[in-house]
Amino acid sequence: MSNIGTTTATETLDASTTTAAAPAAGPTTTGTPPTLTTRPAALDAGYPADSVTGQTLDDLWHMARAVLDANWSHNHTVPSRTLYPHQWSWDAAFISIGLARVNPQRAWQDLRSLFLAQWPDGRVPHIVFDPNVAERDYFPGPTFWQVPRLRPGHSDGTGIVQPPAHAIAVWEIYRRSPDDRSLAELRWFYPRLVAAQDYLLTCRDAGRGGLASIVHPWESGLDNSPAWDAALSAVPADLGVLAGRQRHDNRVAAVAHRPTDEDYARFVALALAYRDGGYRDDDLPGRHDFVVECPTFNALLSAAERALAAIATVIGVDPGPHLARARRITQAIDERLWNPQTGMYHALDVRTGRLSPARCVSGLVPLILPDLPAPRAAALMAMAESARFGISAAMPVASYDRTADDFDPVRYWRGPVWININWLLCRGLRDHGRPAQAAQLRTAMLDLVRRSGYYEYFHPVTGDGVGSAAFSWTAALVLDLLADPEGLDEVTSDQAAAVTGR
Ligand code: 2M8
Repeated sequence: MSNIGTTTATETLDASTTTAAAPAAGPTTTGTPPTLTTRPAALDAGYPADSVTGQTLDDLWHMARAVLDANWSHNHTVPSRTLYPHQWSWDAAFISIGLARVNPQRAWQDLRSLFLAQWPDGRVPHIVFDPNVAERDYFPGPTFWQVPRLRPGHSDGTGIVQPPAHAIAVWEIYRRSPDDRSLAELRWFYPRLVAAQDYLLTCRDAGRGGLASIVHPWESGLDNSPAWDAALSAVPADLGVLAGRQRHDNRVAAVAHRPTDEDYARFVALALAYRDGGYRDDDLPGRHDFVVECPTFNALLSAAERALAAIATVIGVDPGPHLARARRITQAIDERLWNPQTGMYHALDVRTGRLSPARCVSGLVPLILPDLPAPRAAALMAMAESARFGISAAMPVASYDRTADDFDPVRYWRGPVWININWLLCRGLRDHGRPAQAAQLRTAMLDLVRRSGYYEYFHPVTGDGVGSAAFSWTAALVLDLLADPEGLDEVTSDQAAAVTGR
């Protein structure tokens, strides 16, 4: 059971870890970080010279940096100035992976700011609120979540989580610049990352099958995906919960692109129920209306253990337990979430024991796991290439089955193309022996952004930008792709051995 405690995060986290030395004082995160103004050499290799907009790859590189600079706010990067004016958890992971290519100091600072809001029980809030942003500029804001100040200096955040992509980010930043400062950062982050994983693997193992459950669609990051429709049907769509509350998203984005009021009412009701239950996690299936095992969330949970194994090796801690955990999670994903009828993974409703019938991109993301059984990886790659998801030279993978009756090319997570998901799939293709397809997917992503700009997501047929413009993770991950011309940025063999356990 998780509780809102009053111990300091530092006390709790350091006590819960293995033999990793907790640094007495971490590296300073103040001052102006240095920036790299030139992009890496050989960036154009393997990329077609023609361009729809006439932008060069240099332009693309500089514009991506400009987006990230414009979205930098004191000690973190906001996803979007208009739609998302605070710091988001898995956004921070993707953003810092891109920042690692141009400004490692800022990358560390960004992630640190997120972890300053970590709870004593290990959970990392899905949003960390900027006290300088007015309550009306994002709903639901801090007043809604009512999370108490958990320790002196604790930042305001929500009480729910997002996919655990942070260990991957920490490892990626370190391996781009493995200097003394980064080593100190590894030591600072390691116990905190372990605590975050422990929270998910213990308090959130509601299905008792070795996977973490999400208690809200917002925890998935794929918030409005049809993957949640079946489980959400058990949650009353009482529009009354929106009375006296003003949605901010519909004021700054097109209504047709955002969740319906019915779905928003369900989202708000679920958040209120979790909050009013004291953010407790005991007996979730009995007490809470939405308890779901998500393939993407759990794939990242397993991948995080692999990244922790690599980090542990560098700081002198035994990586074995992390690798064993990673294998167990991958196995549990396969045993619990695989649907032999569809040939892909699906979300599991823990309360009913049923897999969601929807074919969503979330079910392809376990491809990022190097220990996924080869036949499963082959099936996922075939599905990604099929008419349902439409990976091609021209277009990255859509977020939902293109042939489904309710496929919606503009409503978020119900059809459009997202760069973060495709960036993950690109790594999966690479790690499962498909370098040509990985390179093709990389080109498709770069073409899309070059044509349409740094949008939050993209129309899966026309490629037009949708959602908020100047979106941070799109810019950050394009920087990472641009700096990695072959789409094959292999880790060294030593690092690979630590990460894969092979
Ligand atoms: C979207 O989610 C937020 C709620 O957390 C929203 O719609 O208001 C999602 O796309 C999520 O994955 C993302 O982290 C967040 C900020 O970019 O926006």
